[in-house]
Amino acid sequence: MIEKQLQLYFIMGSVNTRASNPLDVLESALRGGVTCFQLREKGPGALVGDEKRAFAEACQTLCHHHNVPFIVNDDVDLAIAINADGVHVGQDDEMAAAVRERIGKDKILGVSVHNESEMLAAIEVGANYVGMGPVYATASKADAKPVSGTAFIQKMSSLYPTIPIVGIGGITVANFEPVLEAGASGVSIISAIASAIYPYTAARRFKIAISKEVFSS
Ligand code: TZP
Ligand code: MG
Repeated sequence: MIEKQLQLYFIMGSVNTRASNPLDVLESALRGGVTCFQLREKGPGALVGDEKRAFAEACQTLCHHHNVPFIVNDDVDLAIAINADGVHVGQDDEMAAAVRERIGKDKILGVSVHNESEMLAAIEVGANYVGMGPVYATASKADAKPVSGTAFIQKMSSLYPTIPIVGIGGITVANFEPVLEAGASGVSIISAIASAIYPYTAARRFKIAISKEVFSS
């Protein structure tokens, strides 16, 4: 169930879009068929405080309208305040164990991992999925780790097949296949959808290509 929701995992903040209204981008991506959404409100110009909350609630409403889980990056207080479907944390954020404690067992917990010990720790705290990357070069994360390729996904998915993996970083419709072939349940995408000239078409292309790939595997 969660595996299917992770297939086309769109991530966006208000500063990642080309369109003047980022909610239009999210709406287009949802119509195009994204299966999960994470609000990642970061970087220069990002919304804070009440504006961030209002934007998050507007994103949440759109997601629910399309039956797509709404996940908040890092901001556990916000996620709890608006009853988001889940939280995604990295290794430098609030400890995953504490986050699980605060959000309860029924919410989705995603954790970014870069090595086997982080992977084991994420499994231990009951993460519902792990994120791995950057698979390819990305301009969307200022402090991104070195490019990891698909080898780590391959290794972790064969050693720990029960926890779903999503690949992230530089993923496009032209290069996503090796990520799924390595054993990921899905791909996480910021710029290839958020900064596309036509976000609906971009999401739709991913959706169709992923359906073919999943169908043939
Ligand atoms: N974590 C690792 S790479 C990345 C994050 C949040 C950014 C991914 O963005 P893009 O534009 O899909 O490369
Ligand atoms: Mg983080």
